[in-house]
Amino acid sequence: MRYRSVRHRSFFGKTALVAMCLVSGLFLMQCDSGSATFTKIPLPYALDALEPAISAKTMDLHYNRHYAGYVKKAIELTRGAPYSGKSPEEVIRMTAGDPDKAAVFNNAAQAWNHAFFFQSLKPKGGGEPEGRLAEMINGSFGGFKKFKTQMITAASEQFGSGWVWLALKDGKLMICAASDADTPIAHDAIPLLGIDIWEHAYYLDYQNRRGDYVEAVLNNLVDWDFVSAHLPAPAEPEADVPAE
Ligand code: MN3
Repeated sequence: MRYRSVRHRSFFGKTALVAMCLVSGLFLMQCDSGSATFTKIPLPYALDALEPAISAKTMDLHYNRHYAGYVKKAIELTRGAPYSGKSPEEVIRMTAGDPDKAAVFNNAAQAWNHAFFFQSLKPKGGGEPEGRLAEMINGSFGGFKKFKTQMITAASEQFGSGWVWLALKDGKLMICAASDADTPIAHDAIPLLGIDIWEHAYYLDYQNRRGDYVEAVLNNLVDWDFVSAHLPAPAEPEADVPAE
């Protein structure tokens, strides 16, 4: 279990570092040599649990190679000031749009995006959302079927690698295709669902049929409870009740 050893090592490293800093009396200076807080999340299901929509072979390469690589690189690139101790979201916002910080942004955003993506899927997922999310999707896209079609179209038309996102910006739902590592976090939007449309996410299983892959994810794998849980609480209506 790779992730267990990685997590253990990183926890031990942090504890040892804090102890060393306390002893040396150079707490601030020494601890600045830590990294931002990237960790490889455990996969919440077995590698073969998403078959047949996503094969075990694809999941193994995607989770254990691509995702692990982004996390490792993000940790390496965020050692010391100004990133030490920052959350992945903070690192993404600190580096977005800065060409000199592209390597940090790309690896930080990919680490975050993949953790979010893997957690948003589950075996026997799919179906349709319920409650407030369903109402918002109906209001914004004219129904769930139209929403799905727009997600598939946006993914299919995206030129090159990237993500197709459902996000909330200024209280409104939006679908956007994004290039490479781009993420709603970099645009003051709240990510609700992100589907990886890099070729490594689907090519072994679907070859060039990216739309079929996105449709299979939506139909069979999306955990709509996870998506709903990322909706912020609705704004309180203005108190307009006369006192008795
Ligand atoms: Mn990927």
